[in-house]
Amino acid sequence: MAEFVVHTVPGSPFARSVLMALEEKGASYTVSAVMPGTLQAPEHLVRHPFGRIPVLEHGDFSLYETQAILRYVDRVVAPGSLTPSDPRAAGRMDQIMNVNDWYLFQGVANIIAFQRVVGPRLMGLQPDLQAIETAMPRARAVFAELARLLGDQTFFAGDALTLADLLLFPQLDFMQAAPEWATLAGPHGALDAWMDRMAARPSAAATTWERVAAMAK
Ligand SMILES: N[C@@H](CCC(=O)N[C@@H](CS)C(=O)NCC(=O)O)C(=O)O
Repeated sequence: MAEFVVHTVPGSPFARSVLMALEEKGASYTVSAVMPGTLQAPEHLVRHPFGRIPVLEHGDFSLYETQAILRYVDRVVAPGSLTPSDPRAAGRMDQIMNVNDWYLFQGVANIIAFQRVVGPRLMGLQPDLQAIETAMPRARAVFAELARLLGDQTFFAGDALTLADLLLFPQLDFMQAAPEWATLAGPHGALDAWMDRMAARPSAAATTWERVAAMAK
């Protein structure tokens, strides 16, 4: 029996971060499909009272909020910590995870990636170009700051892969599929190189939208 169950709508970037962490840790898991449009249904609200995904189940323990899930998985599955032992590197990791949630997702990816990737693919929507244009100044600022934080390092918190890389990659992978990527990442070659390094990891290949849809039960 799989050790972990991840409840998600296939395609969710937050869930992909969790799945990538489980893959990086070599943990066994299954994906429990949540149907789009059912996040406010009573059976899902029992798992997540705010009606979002992902939710992790580990035996009789249930957890929502991606950062909490990532840290939990990192603590309970040994070996191969995805959290730096150096306090400054750990602080940087935590900071970048909050940049992901507060500045990249809110107001950038949830607009641009939604309008360009998720809406058209899941709901057949046409992109709202005005909404994208309005999000661009914030997007430019977030990309510049991410590039500054990455600098010339291999990963966001230094030489080793951490939870920060795993949280960021799925959001940026959707952003890379948008035509705005060229404008946003163009001035920041190191970000593109980091994307290539992340995309080449088996954990990324194992958790594409198609792969998650295929494994969802
Ligand atoms: N703070 C939450 C955010 C999760 C989140 O926003 N997930 C999206 C899918 S990637 C979602 O559930 N969206 C549904 C909605 O907005 O109604 C976390 O870190 O898990």
